[in-house]
Amino acid sequence: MVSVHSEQIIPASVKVLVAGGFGVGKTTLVGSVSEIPPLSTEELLTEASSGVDDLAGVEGKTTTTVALDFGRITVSPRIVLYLFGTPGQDRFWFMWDELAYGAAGAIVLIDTRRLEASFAAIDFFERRRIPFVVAVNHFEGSYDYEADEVRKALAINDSIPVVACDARKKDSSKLALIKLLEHAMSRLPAAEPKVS
Ligand SMILES: Nc1nc2c(ncn2[C@@H]2O[C@H](COP(=O)(O)OP(=O)(O)OP(=O)(O)O)[C@@H](O)[C@H]2O)c(=O)[nH]1
Ligand SMILES: [Mg+2]
Repeated sequence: MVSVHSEQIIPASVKVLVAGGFGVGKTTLVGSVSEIPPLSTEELLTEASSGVDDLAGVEGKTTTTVALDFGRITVSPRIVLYLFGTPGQDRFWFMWDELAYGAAGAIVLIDTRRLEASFAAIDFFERRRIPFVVAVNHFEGSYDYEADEVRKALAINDSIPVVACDARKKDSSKLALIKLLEHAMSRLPAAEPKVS
């Protein structure tokens, strides 16, 4: 809700999640778009991770998010987005419901070399009817698939936007967020006509 008080506009706060499987670039995206120093909860990958988390494709990864990432971006004087990045490892699933509470929507990042890493995230938002867009994060050596090919591989509806993204780049990440806002707004019920 937007409050206007003696010419001062208090922007609406919109909560957005940045989700997806292990190592798909969630922390990177929150860090690249956030206008405040992002809060992150990175810890070194430990022995507990070996044999559990699939490092294929992200062999250089040494840390992982254990709780959440947090950032903020002002989209307009009327809208401020609060970004919450989810932890990627399966054993932190218990955090997801808490993080998703009150969210307007989610960006689900995918790495096309490891699509299956993001299946559970897609399932999570579909089940809870939380609007989401799929952002294909470009990693070196990954093939550029058409949006329809990605939808088919993920078994998602044609109405779900699929956008290309480089999570390291602010403008690219911002475009994915704008796409999500457009998508979430398109799903809002039309306003009832006023009866006088
Ligand atoms: N080439 C490339 N590398 C990326 C991109 N985004 C992230 N990376 C790298 O991929 C690795 C994983 O990125 P993170 O942002 O930590 O991924 P995450 O999804 O937060 O990982 P978890 O929290 O452990 O699930 C890091 O080494 C990043 O530098 C991208 O768009 N392109
Ligand atoms: Mg992370």
